Amino acid sequence: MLLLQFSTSHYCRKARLALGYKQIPYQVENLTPGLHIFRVKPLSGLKTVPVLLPQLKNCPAVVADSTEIIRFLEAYQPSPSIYLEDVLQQKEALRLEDYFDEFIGTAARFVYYQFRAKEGKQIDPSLMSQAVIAIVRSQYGINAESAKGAAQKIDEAIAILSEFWKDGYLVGDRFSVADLTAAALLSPLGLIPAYRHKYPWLFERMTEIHQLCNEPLPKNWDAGLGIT
Ligand SMILES: N[C@@H](CCC(=O)N[C@@H](CS)C(=O)NCC(=O)O)C(=O)O
Repeated sequence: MLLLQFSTSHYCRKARLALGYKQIPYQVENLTPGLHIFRVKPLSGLKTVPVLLPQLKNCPAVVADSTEIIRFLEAYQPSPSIYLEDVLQQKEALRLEDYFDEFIGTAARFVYYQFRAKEGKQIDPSLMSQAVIAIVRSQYGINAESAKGAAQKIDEAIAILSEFWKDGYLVGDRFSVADLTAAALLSPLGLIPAYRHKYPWLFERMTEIHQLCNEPLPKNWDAGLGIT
């Protein structure tokens, strides 16, 4: 299998966590933001990554979108399952996956790129990195005001997680797509010291989930604790 991705994208991380949890061998093709369109649009009709090319007999040639990738992986290799057996619990897990995808992944992007352009500039002050950050900020309309609204959404999500994640799972009594999605889509916050210091349990849980899924933590993770 080949995963078309941006190495730093948290939606691509979501797909990698699922592949890693199931221990499915795969390769990655890292695309350049902007130029990626020429590679992915003809394949999926969309302009976003991740896109999975299963490259296997009797499988679709292209699976686009992290949610569809997980659905495909569950059908391709059901065990170990990231979906829950109980119908109502599974419905809730999918609802939470959608909530994190639609509201929290986007909010985390706003908070993260605002941080990287300001207090977090020293994480990588290179011209190349700052140029990418400037392009992303302009593409999504990220500024102090919009990042503030996004931070409120993040606080709401962390309040939900604080009820369940301190000693359990988001749905039912085992790991599911809801936990995986939350860990992936909130992972950019790990580089931001204010979050690391305020919610240590959140990042411990994310670390455990990354270990469970055989996926390294994001680059510069230690910078979030002021260790460089
Ligand atoms: N709903 C999509 C969202 C993916 C997404 O937003 N990907 C971003 C990278 S984090 C992207 O490809 N952005 C490029 C663009 O919009 O041109 C999924 O879950 O796969």
